[in-house]
Amino acid sequence: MENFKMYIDGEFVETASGKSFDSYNPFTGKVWAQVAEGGAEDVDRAVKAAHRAFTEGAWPELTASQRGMLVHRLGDLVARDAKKLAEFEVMDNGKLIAEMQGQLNYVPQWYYYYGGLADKIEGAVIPLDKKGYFNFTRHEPLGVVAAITAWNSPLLLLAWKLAPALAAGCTVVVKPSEFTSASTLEFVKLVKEAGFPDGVVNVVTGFGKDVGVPLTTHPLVKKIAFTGSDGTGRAINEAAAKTFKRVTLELGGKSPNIVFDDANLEDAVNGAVSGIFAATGQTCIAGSRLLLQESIHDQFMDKLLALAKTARMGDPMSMETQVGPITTQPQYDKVLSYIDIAKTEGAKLALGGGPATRPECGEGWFVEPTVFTDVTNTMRIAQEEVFGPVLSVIKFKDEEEAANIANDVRFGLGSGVWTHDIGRAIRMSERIQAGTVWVNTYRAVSYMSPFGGYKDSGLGRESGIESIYEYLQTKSVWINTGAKTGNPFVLR
Ligand code: TXE
Repeated sequence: MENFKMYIDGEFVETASGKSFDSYNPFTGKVWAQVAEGGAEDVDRAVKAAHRAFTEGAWPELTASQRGMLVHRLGDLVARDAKKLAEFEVMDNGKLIAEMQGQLNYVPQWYYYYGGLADKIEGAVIPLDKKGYFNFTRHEPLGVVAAITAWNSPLLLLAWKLAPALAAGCTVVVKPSEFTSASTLEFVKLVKEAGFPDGVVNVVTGFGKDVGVPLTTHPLVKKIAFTGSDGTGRAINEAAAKTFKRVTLELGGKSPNIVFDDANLEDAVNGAVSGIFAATGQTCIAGSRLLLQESIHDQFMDKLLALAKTARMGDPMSMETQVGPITTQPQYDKVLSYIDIAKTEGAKLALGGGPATRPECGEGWFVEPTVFTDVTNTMRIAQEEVFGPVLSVIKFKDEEEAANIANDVRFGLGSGVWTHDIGRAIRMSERIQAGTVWVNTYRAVSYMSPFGGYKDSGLGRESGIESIYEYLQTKSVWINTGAKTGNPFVLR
């Protein structure tokens, strides 16, 4: 049995209470590790360590280039240990080793990109309208950042927050999901090895109410970067407002994947399958609403079901497996409950529709790849995030109707458009209210491209240049170079 402690001020430490909790392997359904169960006292200790590191000692003395070198070195260490870190993730979250290895091999790019960006953040000299003043701007780090991650891709989601935060000069307290804390605690050893001063990165493990709440309400925390459910995101945003903390929130979605009759259907079928069954549908950008133009509906469904039926389920550590287990027991129950809801709402079950009982699935939390047709966009199965391998298929007549259905939902994270008409592709990309529109592809992300939500899918952007400004604040400096001091009672 593995045993994981928290990481505060450069040391692995016990919690104040001495308590720990079980972490489960979703493939076996059994406990594989014990994780430190933090509380408010531990959060306070970590935030104070991060605040000390922000204000005193080596970190604030580093030049931006030196900071960038450290962030870059961290990327090198992740690249070196990618395979090991991927295995920790799979043990904890049950996603496929094939996907996790690919992901972990790509994660270093965020550290390289923001490491490189650290010393390219320039202020401006403002060409003032007033004589006798010199005015310039500086971008200064916000302070202590709370980075709160979800269970589906712990180290990827962390890199999206940690790399720009560190490059900006902030210090960080990380709170991983209680379901998947192990990989973050393994990763943080690399922070030490890279040479970051103690206290710059801390990890407090535990539950949302015990660790998340004190962390997001702590007066010394200046910024919260969160990935998780919209309900928790809303609660965090409300709490943050009380002390004017900055927030970035990435809150999932109900993304439309829209196929027009002029699309390459083979490609679009692949895109639809990757949109909902890859990662067992447990991704914020899952293309969980498949919008099919009426004229191709039946033909498309035949191809889609034929491909989905071949999906190999089983041990996520096997490179052959294509659909793994659901990561957590509550999530497994939630996915099954949505399947029941869809059935009672009158959606037509075309594939799957329950727990997977194949022998290769053992005791794990597996759900059969499930497809509902005849879904209308007002059904709960079309409006609420399931976060599992459950696809809702909705018919549309024309472009106008497709755009209306796509937007008639409170989320706006991802979207796909499959067409060979370039004009239509551009029109749809303008009309769809979502942070990302993929045309003739799906589920592509890059450290260079801004990622985030419209509507209830969140606030702010991760990745790309603009993300570093989420961790900086602007100061305007005025220097009198010869202006006369005039009437003190008027604005200069
Ligand atoms: O999320 P939570 P859960 C969606 C998906 C899933 C649902 C629930 O639909 O079914 O969320 O998953 C911490 N203050 N997504 O329960 O509760 C918590 O400990 C501060 C979409 O895991 O939002 C964890 O570290 N923090 C998502 C993190 O917040 C709190 C990815 C996320 O937990 C807190 C995963 C509080 N009051 C699930 N309460 C995406 N956007 O991709 C909890 N936490």
